[in-house]
Amino acid sequence: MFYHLLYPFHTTISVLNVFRYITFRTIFATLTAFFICFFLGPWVIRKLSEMQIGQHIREDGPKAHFKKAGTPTMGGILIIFSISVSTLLWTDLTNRYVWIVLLTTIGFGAIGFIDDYLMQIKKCSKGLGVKSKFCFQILLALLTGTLVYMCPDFSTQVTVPFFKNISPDLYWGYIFFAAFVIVAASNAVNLTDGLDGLAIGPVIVAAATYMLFSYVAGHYKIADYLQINYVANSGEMTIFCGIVAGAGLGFLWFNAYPAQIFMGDVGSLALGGAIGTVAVIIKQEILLVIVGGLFVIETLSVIFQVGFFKMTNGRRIFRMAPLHHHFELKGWSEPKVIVRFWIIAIALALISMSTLKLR
Ligand code: 57M
Repeated sequence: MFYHLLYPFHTTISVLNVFRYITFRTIFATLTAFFICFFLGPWVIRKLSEMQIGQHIREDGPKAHFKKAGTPTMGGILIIFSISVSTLLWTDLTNRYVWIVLLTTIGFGAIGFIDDYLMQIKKCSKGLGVKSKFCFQILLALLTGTLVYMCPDFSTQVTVPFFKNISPDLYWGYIFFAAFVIVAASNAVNLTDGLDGLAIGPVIVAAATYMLFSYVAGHYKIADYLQINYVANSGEMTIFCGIVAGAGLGFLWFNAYPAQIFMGDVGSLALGGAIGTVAVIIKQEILLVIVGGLFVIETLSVIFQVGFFKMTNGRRIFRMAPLHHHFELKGWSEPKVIVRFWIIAIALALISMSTLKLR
């Protein structure tokens, strides 16, 4: 909005020229998103507490979690509000990718919201149900994949990290591939969201990493120099990624151990969907396995645990899945698990950045 309202006056007031620059708008968009979460956080926590939207804690989980009963959840509403307002204020609203990523984020948030609403307010223990939730996610992601596919000049080739000469073309199959990436990312963040700040930390790291990649992908000269797929008009994703990181930082202020609020499915599904969609738009889809490597590790721990559990009639690989519960049950304190998982997320993000040169 600022871009449309203020930039046109740059011929008379030259300082307004800064609104043209993605770097300038990214910095202020990030700060806007941060301050919205930071200042509205206490009010949202109070309102959610008044409405008694407090987390129910499962009895079969680690005992250390029992004390968290009643912590306000559905804080993702605040994150989505912050992302939406900041995106509307700072990005170029004539850019299709901006609308695709924003609407996908809100859409995944809506699926999570319904699930949370049914569980927290209607006290329906199964919420939306695993199958229906999954169906809605797939439908929405297919829609996102189709919209991206229909963007003029959007390539259906897939970028393979470390191999610049391998980029298979999936043609219309790209829609299904994109949907898979988005649904997987959304669920992986959801599974990781089981300790204070455990999901939002790596979300911030992934958003910051994709902020860099978006800038490169949207800048013809830099993309050419680094031999990265140039995606016309994708530079605005830099601002969106900054916004996700900023909103995440603002939320982390309150979600840091000991958490005053949880994000709920409304937050985790939306944030995963947002990161997955950015990965698709800037054509760094497979790289998400490294950028969001922590989410992948957590998801694999669940797949192996559940698979082994079923095959062996109740035997386990880990003390409990997802992996963070395993370390909790081994006796690591919660902050230790959280900070160590953040360290892994940062290390993986650095490895992903090395693909800009190693190819
Ligand atoms: C949701 N939700 C947290 C909070 C958060 C297939 C199976 C492995 C699925 C998995 C699962 O359901 N995962 C997705 C995880 C829950 O947090 C709420 O959910 C939102 C995210 N969707 O925002 O609203 C609890 O996590 C803790 N928490 C924090 N701080 C935070 O900032 O401490 C969350 C956010 C909260 C709070 O305690 O109540 C969750 O864990 O439920 N299932 C599991 O994770 C379960 N694992 C399991 O059953 N493993 C089995 C295998 C064979 C399937 C095993 O290993 O034996 C565990 N989850 C829990 N207890 N709570 C098991 C026991």
